[in-house]
Amino acid sequence: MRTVSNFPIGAAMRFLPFSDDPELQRLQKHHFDSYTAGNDMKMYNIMPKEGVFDFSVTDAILEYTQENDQRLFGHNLIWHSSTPPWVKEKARENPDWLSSFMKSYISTYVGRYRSFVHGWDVVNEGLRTKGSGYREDSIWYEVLGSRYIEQAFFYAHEADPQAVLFYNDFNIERDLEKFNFMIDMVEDFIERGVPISGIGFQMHIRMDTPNGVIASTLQRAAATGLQIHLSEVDIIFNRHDDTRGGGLQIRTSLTPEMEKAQAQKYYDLAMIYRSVVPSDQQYGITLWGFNDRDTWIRPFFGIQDWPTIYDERLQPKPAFFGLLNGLR
Ligand code: 9MR
Repeated sequence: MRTVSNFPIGAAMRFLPFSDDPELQRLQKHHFDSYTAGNDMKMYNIMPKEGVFDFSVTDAILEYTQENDQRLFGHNLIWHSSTPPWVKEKARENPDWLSSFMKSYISTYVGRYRSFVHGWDVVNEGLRTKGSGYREDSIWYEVLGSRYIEQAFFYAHEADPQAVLFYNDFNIERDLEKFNFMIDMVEDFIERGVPISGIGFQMHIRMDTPNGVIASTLQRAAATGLQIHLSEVDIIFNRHDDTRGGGLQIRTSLTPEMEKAQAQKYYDLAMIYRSVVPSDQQYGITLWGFNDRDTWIRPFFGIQDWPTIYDERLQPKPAFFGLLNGLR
């Protein structure tokens, strides 16, 4: 895919088992030119205990991407869900501490990988799951209010002025209330000089997410002039309520008709991205894992599903060819 696309094609990988699996590595090198760490670069792995940075896995990932001439994308700096328990406890005891911790965490981390990590999801999922408004069930919002979002961008920019800095979220391609709130926030940032450079659409979409809605939200987002990243793509058949264990199993097996429809949907998504996002704003398309064996959808929602482009035996599905043709 990397050879047919005009913009980087990425996949999120977990370094274990990835680094121990030659077949996964072969496919990853062959198809992708951008690497996102599925979990390894999150705060709970970078600073599992107070005061101790663990950069060992990120260093190994960086070495791998450099050897293979790939872009390393940083996922993520600030996310309620990857904030380790010790940070939450300490922030509740001593609210003043959290802001200075955020600054030193971001400065040290982004500074260490300055000019090596190409771009960052600076704040991930800072908005409510549904509808408009900031996410309230986040220690960052609870203690610092909504200003933590722009502060994170300032700190990241200061640590690496060249890095491409994203606000990243889910369902913004289909929940219009959420989308509009996000756009207002981003446009306010641009107006006030907050150093944001891109919007990440996670794109954990479903087969019935309307193409027209995806196209119009991407187009409106591109009108900000920012980079647009499809940052965590997968396309699921079943339903869920966005919560762990909240899957609803409607399809119990994968039929040839379903495979064909999914191939079409992958094709459509690539075509929409290429046609509505101007080429100089196409930061790339990143898949959230590329095979049905390792997909997060199954364990997280507790359902069987087939959301990716490779099957359980690491063979390309029709979805692979749909995406490939869409990129062509
Ligand atoms: O796929 C990831 C899963 O393995 C982790 O347990 C989880 C918590 O760190 O995060 C998952 O990835 C999420 C990503 O970081 C942000 N957007 C939603 C992704 C799927 O939940």
